Amino acid sequence: MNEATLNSTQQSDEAFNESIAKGKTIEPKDWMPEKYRKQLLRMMSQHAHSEVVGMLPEGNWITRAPSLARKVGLIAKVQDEAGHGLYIYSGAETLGMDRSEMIDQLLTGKAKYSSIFNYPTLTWADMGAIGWLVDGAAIVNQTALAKCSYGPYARAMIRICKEENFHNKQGYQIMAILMQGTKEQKEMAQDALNRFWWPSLMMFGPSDAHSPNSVDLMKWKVKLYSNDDLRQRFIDRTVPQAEAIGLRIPDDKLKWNETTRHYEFGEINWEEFNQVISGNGPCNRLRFQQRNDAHSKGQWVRDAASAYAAKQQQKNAA
Ligand code: BYC
Repeated sequence: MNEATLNSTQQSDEAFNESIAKGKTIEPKDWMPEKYRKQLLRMMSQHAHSEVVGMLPEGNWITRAPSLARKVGLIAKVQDEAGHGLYIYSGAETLGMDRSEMIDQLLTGKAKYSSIFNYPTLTWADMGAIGWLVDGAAIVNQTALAKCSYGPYARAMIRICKEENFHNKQGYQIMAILMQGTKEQKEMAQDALNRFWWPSLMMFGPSDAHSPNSVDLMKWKVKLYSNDDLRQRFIDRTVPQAEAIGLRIPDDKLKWNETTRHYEFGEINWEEFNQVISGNGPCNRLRFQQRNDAHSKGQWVRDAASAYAAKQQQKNAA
C-alpha cells in the first residue's frame, strides 16, 4: 500500500469509527473497513449455521412428542429455526458472500456453529430445557444484537427475538408441567437442567479476557455488551425462573450477592468448551453427518426450484 492510499484508508477508518460512535447504522452500500465486513460475515454466517444445525437435536423429538399439541408446537419451533437461518444468511449475503459458499463452509466443517448443539437430546424434558435455556440465552444475546451497528443484522434480530420468545415460553411451560407431575417426571426435568445448564452458559462464548474478537466487535458496536455481561444477565434472569418451579441449578457456588445485585456462580469448564468448539464434543461428528445427509436429501428440491426459476425467466424473456 503506498502512502497516499494508506492515508486515505486511515481517514475512511476514522470517519467510519466516528459515525459508529454517533450511533449511525451501517447499510450494505455504505463504505466499511474490510475487517468490519469480515468480522460480521464470520459472526452472521456462524449464527445462521447455528439456527440450521439447531434444528437437528429438536427435530429428533418430533415423532416422539408426547401429545398432538406438543408435536404441533415443536414442528412450529423447528420451522421457525429454518426461517431464522434464512433471514440471517440473506443478511450475511449483503456482505458479499454467496449463501451457497457459506453453506459449503458448514458442510465441509470449516465453519463454526453454536457449541450447544453438540450435546445430545436424551429425553422429552430436553425439549423443555432447550426452549427455556437455549432460546432464553439466545434472547439475551439477540436483544442486544437487535441494536447492533449493521442494519440488516439488527433488523433480522427484531423478528427473530419475537419468535424466540414463543420458543422460550413453550420450553419453560414444558418444564413447569413436568415439575407438577410424577416423581419420574420431576427427575427427568431436573436431569435435563443438569445437563443443559453449563453448556447454555458456554453459548455466550469465552470469558472476556479470552475473547479475541470482542475488542473490535465492541468498538464497532456489533456487540453492545461483552460475553461475560450477557452471561451474567442470563443467569440473573434464569435462576429465579428455576426456583419458581422447584428446579435446582446444578452449581454449588451459586449465591445471590446483595451488594452487586447479581448471582455469583461457579467456574465454567473451559476445557470442555474448547473441546466442543474444536470438533470433539459429544455430538459434533453426528451433527456433521446429519447436516450433510439432510443437504444431500434436499438436492432434488434445489434442482426443481432452479429448473422452475429458469423456466419462469425464459417465459418472462419471451
Ligand atoms: N459456540 O472471540 P469470541 C439459537 C468461538 S442459535 C461455538 O468471544 P465472538 C437456536 C468464536 O466463534 C443462536 N463457537 O467470539 C437455534 C471464535 O472463533 P473464531 C446462536 C464459539 O464472535 C436453534 C472463538 O470462539 N447465536 O438460538 O466475539 C434452536 C472466540 O470467541 C462460541 C449466535 O450465533 C460458541 N458458543 O463471540 C434453538 C449469536 N463462543 O470464529 C436455538 C451470534 C465463541 O474466531 N454470535 N465461539 O474461529 C455471537 O453473539 C458471538 O459470535 C458469540 C462469540 C458471543 C457467540
